[in-house]
Amino acid sequence: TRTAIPQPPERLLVGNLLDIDRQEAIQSLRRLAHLYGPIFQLRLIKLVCFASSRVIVNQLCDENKFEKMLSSALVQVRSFAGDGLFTAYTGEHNWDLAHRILVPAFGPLAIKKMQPMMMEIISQMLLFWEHHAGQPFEAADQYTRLTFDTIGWCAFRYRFNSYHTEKMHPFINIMVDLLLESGNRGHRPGLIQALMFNSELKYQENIKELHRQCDEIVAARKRDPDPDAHDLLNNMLLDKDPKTGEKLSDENIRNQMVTFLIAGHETTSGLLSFATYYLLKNPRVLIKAREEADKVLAEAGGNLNHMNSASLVYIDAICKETLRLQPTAPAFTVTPKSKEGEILPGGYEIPHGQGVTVLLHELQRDPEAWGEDVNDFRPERFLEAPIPKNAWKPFGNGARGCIGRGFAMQEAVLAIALIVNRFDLEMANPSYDLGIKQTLTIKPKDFFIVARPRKDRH
Ligand code: MNH
Repeated sequence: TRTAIPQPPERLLVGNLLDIDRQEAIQSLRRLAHLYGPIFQLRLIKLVCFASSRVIVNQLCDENKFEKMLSSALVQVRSFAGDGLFTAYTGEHNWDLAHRILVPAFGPLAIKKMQPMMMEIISQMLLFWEHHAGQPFEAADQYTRLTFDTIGWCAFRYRFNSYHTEKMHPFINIMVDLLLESGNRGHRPGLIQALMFNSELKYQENIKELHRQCDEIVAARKRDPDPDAHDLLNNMLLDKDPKTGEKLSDENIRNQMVTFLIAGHETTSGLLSFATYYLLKNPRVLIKAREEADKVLAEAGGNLNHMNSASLVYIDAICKETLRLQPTAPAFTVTPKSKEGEILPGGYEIPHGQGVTVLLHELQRDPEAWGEDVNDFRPERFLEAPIPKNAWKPFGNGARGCIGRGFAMQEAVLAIALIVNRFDLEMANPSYDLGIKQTLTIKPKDFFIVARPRKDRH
């Protein structure tokens, strides 16, 4: 009782490459999922399967059966993030080592201690908004400055100072270029790639510059140690693996730094941008969020550092609902552990070595799991009945799931609370239609907002 996995017809030489619009890969894949059903396959550079129903993903999330595999895009990211946690191969020793050292550093206590540092950067953004009251600005640009400065400050006590300059720090441009180029490389046939000398040269130069900047931050800390900096750099430089007593190598520390900078800012700024969009589309939700923010801030006596982010349950649900509809890291890939391969529900055979990519947009809109109102933005669903198992996976799965989840959620929840507490927001263009810009992650395209200090306040 094996079932063949559906596949659009292949073309000579290019297989299914033309079925994907590279500028809009996620939208193309979603369209194919609607045409071909909960599992289908494409012959791209390699053969890849795509899964999108809760029933199938539920089995893919069984860590006894499946494990993380690097997609071709992530293999490219390895050329600058190396064996950092995100791009480490399954079974690579440095993953185990860094995972054991860094899990406590991202734990609830450590993150709580970072609140004043997060608030410092959020306050800079709010001040900028006050100074530019009434002027349109691009949401994703503002939030990228926020999340980039926050990860720099919390992870390495490094100031990118994005709210003090017109242009963003050169570091950010280098990273954006690298991510774009690595995305393109994932799709280029080897022969064409080999002929692109200029882009190769630029790529290698960018990598060198990124590494140089990271090494400089580490060298400065070593010259001038700061035992009181409760940041991730201290954890990486000083902490020993509780199991083997080993420490991270300098090269691995650099890879983790690049990883945190990438993983730490793109996804969270996308989350904040989409959340702002949904708040503006759903005034009812915005009013409830504001009531909650006002109450929790009052309980803290107006002191931002005493604000209890755990009490912001409705705003937390807003972030979860945003990530359900717009998972900013829109896919992850797994492969069978066993040499025999696996059979998925429905009788689909997945051989050993075959990658299966989970399409989060589709999973998180599967009516079997979510009911008929799947397309509505309704944060309350996260405060009602429990969510079916493995129906909501924006942070990936199991041991290879996101280590920065607590960090990202605290940052996003605090930022939204303060924004709705201080500002009235509107769309610069009231008839804006949500468009999506995609690199490794997704963001709203050309989404401009206008902020003004709240009118109902003196
Ligand atoms: Mn994050 C892994 C989504 C914020 C650092 N992250 C993952 C995965 C997803 C993900 C999905 C799993 C990828 C895979 O299986 O291939 N991450 C997010 C989202 C947000 C996010 C949606 C924000 C919203 N992530 C952050 C932040 C940091 C971070 C903030 C760091 C400061 N994430 C990581 C790291 C991993 C990861 C590191 C790799 C974990 C591992 O494999 O050990």
